[in-house]
Amino acid sequence: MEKGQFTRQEIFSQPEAWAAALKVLEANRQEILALSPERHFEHVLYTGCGSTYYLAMAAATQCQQLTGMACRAFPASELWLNPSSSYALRKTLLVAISRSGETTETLQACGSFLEDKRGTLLTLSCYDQMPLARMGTLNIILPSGQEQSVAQTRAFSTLYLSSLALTFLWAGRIDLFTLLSDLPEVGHRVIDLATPFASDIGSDASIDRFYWLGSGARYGLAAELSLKMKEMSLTHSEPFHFLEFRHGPKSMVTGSTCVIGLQSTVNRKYESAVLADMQTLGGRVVELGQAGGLDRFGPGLDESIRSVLYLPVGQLIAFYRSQSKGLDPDLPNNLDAVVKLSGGV
Ligand code: F1P
Repeated sequence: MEKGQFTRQEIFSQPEAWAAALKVLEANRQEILALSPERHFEHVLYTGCGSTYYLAMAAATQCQQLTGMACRAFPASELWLNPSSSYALRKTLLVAISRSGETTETLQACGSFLEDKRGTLLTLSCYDQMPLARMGTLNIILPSGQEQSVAQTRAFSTLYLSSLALTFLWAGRIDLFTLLSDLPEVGHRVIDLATPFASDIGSDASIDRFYWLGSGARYGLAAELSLKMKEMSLTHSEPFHFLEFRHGPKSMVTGSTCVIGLQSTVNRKYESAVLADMQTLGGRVVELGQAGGLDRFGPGLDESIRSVLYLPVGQLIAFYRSQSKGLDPDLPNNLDAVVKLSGGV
């Protein structure tokens, strides 16, 4: 078995997974619209664990930005164990996200949400036989996101794209919902463009730590790519909101630091200034949009859709670093594909 063969296949097959997911979302369009939060709820909560918690952060930010609804993200363990500091006494739409559909914390959070009659549950997951896929008023299953490897890659981007589709429909942005169908083809081209760069930086043994900077919905994506770097290559890695990095964490920048920016279009000048400061401190700096080839597709793609393309590029950097260190990204150190707590503890 070649080390990382599953992870490699899953990263490179994301565009096909996205195309298949879009068919599922189109088939559920009416059911999704029937849960439009503006008509029925006072706020929207998103939840998941690990990667899918970071996805929840990105999805909540994007939903609030486009619908104007109050949206928040919590780790499922918070909704389960600290409900009073998580929930407000308002009618809630809870969007629960899970690749496996059987993570204990997520099941517990959804179970208590329903028992306490806090509102309506919508689930996004990849396996139709798993418990979560039967708990929601609406359960959207995305089999094309299923994976063999432990660290999420294809599952994450497929579930994230699906969360964007929900937001676009709820916001009445049928134009953006339709534009999603461009993503698979652009995704293939970005992956082809980015692979040499990702292999180069992933194999650079002079780098000993990575910082991933992202603001708005891109902060959740930065947190996910930082987790990929940890899970796949056992490298110190942390995410920050762009301008936050100056408020202390930049003290960690050395010649062996790589600062990777998931830049926006709207705030690019502020974000580039942070990267320029870190370059002055001697750190290696990467503008992921430019280096990953995304900028070639910028004008035609809406910012929210374009941000999905950061995922395969960042995943490839972590993958190639894992390979250069002789590790197996299919089987990350200490990790299981699903965290199931025996006896619920
Ligand atoms: C959640 C999760 C993953 C993590 C690891 C363990 O799984 O924490 O995010 O990368 O695989 O499980 P799920 O609820 O999304 O299946």
